[in-house]
Amino acid sequence: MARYVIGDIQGCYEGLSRLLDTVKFDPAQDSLFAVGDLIARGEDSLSTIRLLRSLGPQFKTVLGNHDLHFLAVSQGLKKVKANDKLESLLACPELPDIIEWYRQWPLAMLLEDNMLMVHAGLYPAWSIDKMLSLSNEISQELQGPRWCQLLENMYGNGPAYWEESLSGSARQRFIINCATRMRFLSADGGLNMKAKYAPEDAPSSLQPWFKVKNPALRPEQHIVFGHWAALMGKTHSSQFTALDTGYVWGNQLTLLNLDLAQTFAISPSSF
Ligand SMILES: [Mn+2]
Repeated sequence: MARYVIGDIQGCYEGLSRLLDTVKFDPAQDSLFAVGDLIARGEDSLSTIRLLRSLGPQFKTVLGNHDLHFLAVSQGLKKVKANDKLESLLACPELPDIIEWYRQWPLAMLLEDNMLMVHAGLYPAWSIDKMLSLSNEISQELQGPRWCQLLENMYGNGPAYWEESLSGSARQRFIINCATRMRFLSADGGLNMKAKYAPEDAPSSLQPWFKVKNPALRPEQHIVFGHWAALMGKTHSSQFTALDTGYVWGNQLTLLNLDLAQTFAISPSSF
């Protein structure tokens, strides 16, 4: 009864299958959690989703930016980009079921007490409980009748600063940007949605979100996230576990065994 957490799969079906085989994943007993970005850019998003859905209640995910973008594309709110390689997923007969399946997932969930999973990160002014409550706010919209408005209004880089008084689409966009796209904050705490460097290549005015002191996060609390392939799994802190190791870009796909605190990684096969 092992519990695993996998980094960004991004439609890399062959890598996903091979990694699950490597650890002898048993769908009858083991469970798999994903940090989001299940699809897009990789060679077979449709087979990826079919495999993950076949795991039933043994599989859970949080939503990544590519997952939300797929939902927007599926509703005709955005055009599909050829390099996302989503055509066969968008044309599959069970597309309506896949859309409903996707809408149930949150932006953030607890893997265990004191361990939060979120696609991009925890905004440094928020506690884990606050993130879960903001994630609920978004889920209520995503599962409710105004879900297409939520998706339509989520595009954009502002606002850069959080205030509890934010409301409507500005509030929703800030929450979604933090949970699914954030990497760096500027010195004054503003979100920088453009920089994608590795932290060591970034100007000193930018700090990775996990390096900014968060008074609401206690030392025994832990964050598991994906999204930032340039980190290559390195946060230099045992409190933050980065699982996106850029398989879709030719690097590695990483799986964490939660119970053993052990990671497994594979590279794309050479054939
Ligand atoms: Mn992402």
